[in-house]
Amino acid sequence: MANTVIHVEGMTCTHCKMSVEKALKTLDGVQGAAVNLEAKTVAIDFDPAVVSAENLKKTISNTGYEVK
Ligand SMILES: [Cu+2]
Repeated sequence: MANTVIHVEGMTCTHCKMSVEKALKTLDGVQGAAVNLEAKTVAIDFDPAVVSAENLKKTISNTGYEVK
């Protein structure tokens, strides 16, 4: 299991937090996702053998937020 912290722009409220976390958690290989609104980050626990960091970023972008 790997852990990564991705910087995300545009998340402003609890709804944004939920959207991003939910989108990530529905991916195969993602164990957990936790958004920190103040830090503008999302911490993700994932299995790199199943899902790539690139894929995680793509999923966040597709949800409508900007990955830095
Ligand atoms: Cu919001």
